[in-house]
Amino acid sequence: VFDTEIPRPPKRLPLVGDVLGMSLETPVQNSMAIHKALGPVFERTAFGRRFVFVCSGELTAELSDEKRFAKHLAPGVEALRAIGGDGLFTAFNEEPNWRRAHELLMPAFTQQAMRRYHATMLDVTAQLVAHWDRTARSGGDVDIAADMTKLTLETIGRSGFSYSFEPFERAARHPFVEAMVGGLSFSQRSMLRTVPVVGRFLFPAAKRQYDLDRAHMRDVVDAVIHSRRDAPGPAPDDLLELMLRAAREDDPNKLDEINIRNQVLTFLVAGHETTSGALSFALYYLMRDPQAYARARAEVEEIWGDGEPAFEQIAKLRYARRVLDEALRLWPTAPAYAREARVDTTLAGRYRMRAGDWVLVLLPAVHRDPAVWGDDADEFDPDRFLPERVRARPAHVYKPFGTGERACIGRQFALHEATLVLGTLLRRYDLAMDPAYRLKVAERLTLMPEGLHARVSLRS
Ligand code: MI9
Repeated sequence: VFDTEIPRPPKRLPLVGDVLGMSLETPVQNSMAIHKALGPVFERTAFGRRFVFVCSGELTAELSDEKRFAKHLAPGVEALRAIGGDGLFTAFNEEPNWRRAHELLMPAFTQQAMRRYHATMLDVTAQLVAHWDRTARSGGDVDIAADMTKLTLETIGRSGFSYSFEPFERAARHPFVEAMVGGLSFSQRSMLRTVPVVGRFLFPAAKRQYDLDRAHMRDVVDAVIHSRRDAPGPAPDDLLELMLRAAREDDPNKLDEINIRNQVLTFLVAGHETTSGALSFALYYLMRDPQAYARARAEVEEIWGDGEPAFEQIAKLRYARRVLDEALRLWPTAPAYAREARVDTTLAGRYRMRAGDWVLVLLPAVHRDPAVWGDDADEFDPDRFLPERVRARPAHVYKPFGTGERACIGRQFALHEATLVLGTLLRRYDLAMDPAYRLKVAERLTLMPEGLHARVSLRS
């Protein structure tokens, strides 16, 4: 395995490797700091395992070669199989259900297919607007990440299986959301189980709660599936119906009941915090940059006027889209993915990999590679995504949605939703953050600006 010498941080602690010298809470940002010191390829030990990180545009492009490399389930993603099973995100490449589900569901995620979800997205956005209008009249402080998460979860819940979490009507979180958040954080911490001592003491009690959380999530989804089967009359046109219909009509790509449940859970998990983070970072950068804010708003007014945007009018917000692209460059909310060698090969002409060896692509570092993005790579500049500048860059150096066959199926969905929401909010509100706020990035599975609040006021 990697018989070439790979740089690594000097201090190796006996039990948990490099990780104890750092904060357990921010492994991505710690790895970005190590990369600054060690260069484009380095290794570190965490949770008793060895991880090799790749941080340059050039190597990311090389790893995108689907003939030599494929998706690998990194330990953090593999832990999620306890929730997503053989659903699309967590399926192993060779699991037959992956291709079936991929073939069956891809047509529901093309750019044109977004037409089906447009009305739902508008409706959920209108609920957020009603909530912010009330807030604006009563002091006006909003918790950006919390509200964006409510919105994106509701959007995928309703588009996926016509289920409402009633996010803006509740003071406390919906029990399903509670279970999901608990389940996700446990599955991440479950990597600690392999660490001697710590794992043995922390594990059992938390595991009991985890089992309850998982059972609750499954029960909710199964109840929706069963009530749908038994309901008379026309079924709603959602992703669940697409899967149930395939089963009824004996489609060659039909999925079994367990797998359908896995897909529903996968969409809920994959579809909400990633999109919510993208929106939150975009709003952060816009609040910090009044000129960009004004430019984005002017575009919305020009293209949408003051009515409700039609489906075709979403993709026409080119500047808002560049703002989202740029936010996902600096803080790709799914911050890493893993690639394994399909065959014995050599990476970068010097790192020998045997079939099955794998590396982690550390996206926030890749997306700031000065060789690709210049010396101002850390600065927010949406015009980096002007078409002529995109064309001037090498291919496969910008990968917020992963790469190849296993790239994100929800890309168009997320971008349609996020553009629609961004346009709606910029047109309607003045948003201001505390000038003293300094960006702090929280890491769960995804990245999220922590403690980002805004004063929201209706434009006069
Ligand atoms: O067939 C498959 O393997 C698709 C699995 C998948 C993904 N999303 C994958 C994915 C990846 C690749 C991970 C890897 O291990 O290589 C990245 C980097 N997404 C991202 C980023 C599924 C089923 C989904 C689903 C999904 C949905 C639900 C419709 C939404 C919405 N995803 C999103 C949004 C989203 N994804 C990524 C966003 C938000 C802007 C980012 C960033 Mo995606 O989880």
